[in-house]
Amino acid sequence: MVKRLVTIERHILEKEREYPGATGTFTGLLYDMALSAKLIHRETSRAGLLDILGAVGTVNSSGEVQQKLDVFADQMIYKMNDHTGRLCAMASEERESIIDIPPHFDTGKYVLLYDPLDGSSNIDSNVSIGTIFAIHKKVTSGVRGTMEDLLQPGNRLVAAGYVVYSVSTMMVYSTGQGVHGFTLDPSLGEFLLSHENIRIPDKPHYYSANLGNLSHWTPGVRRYAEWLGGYHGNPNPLSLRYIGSMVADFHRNLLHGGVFFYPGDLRKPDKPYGKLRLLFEAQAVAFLAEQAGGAASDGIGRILDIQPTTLHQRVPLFVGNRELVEAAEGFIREYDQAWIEAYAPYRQAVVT
Ligand code: AHM
Ligand code: MG
Repeated sequence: MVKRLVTIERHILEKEREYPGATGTFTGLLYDMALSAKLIHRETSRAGLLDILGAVGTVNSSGEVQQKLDVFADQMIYKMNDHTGRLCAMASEERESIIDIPPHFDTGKYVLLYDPLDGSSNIDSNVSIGTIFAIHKKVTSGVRGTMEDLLQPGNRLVAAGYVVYSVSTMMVYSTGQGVHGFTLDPSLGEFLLSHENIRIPDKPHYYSANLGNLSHWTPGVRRYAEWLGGYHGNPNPLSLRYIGSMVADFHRNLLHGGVFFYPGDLRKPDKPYGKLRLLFEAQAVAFLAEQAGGAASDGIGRILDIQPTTLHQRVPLFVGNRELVEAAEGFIREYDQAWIEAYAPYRQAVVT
């Protein structure tokens, strides 16, 4: 019997039809992300051949200069979205400031924030990497988008997702109606529905963090890591898995249960907030985790309730099974008062 094949386009369309009055703009926007992902997949899967075909910076057989993959991915997503009339502004982890829509193109009612190639330190060694994206609705009244449209708390996201380039390439997204995963069939060039309505399993299996930073962590986070590993009376120790590409670590833990964390520390007293970016990394995975029945926190409260103040703002992140995220908050409350005070000025929470 022939199985019912659901392409990502069909899935997005079917979901959009559930909203009366939907215009298709959103469908187009997500489909453009899927198309960007296919093009980035094509390029990343050839990356290992660059040494043979020509290194970065050299001219390839078509006369084009080979680019770094992250620059390629950034430009691909930008080019795919600048002219569609669906967006009023964009922002990328690779670029300092707001990306305006060129004046000769129409604008639309959404903003797109993206990290074109997350985990880029893994590219050279042929290890999984990913793309992360988040979509907000425009909140200002002008034709062009402004910083205010980009600096919105995650609780106002209308969609978010990621692509993981790995054994297979997968795109996972949510528009607030559950989390759905699609696997790229390279022979068809289509993302096919493979994981419908993903729920993070109740029983977690993994914890993921860079334990090489242990000596810099605060006492509470150190104790939390030990607890996850079976100390301090934890009867259910977890296995450690850390890839160093957040998308891949998060994806595995979403499917198998667990927690990923990149905490703040007191290594540099004026930088207590860790490494990851609120708008390009943390908001999207927080949204997906919650949609899948999990949680995400900066160690104090919900990631999605943090009001961003700058585009490249960094934030501590604990994301995965709710009880594991809440356990982190508990350890921090109990042992990390000094860090809480140092971090407080960088944290603005909102209620809606
Ligand atoms: P990037 O956006 O520069 O690639 O940095 C983000 C990445 C995450 O994917 C990953 O979780 C983290 O950095 C790994 O950092 P570290 O090497 O410090 O463990
Ligand atoms: Mg990144």
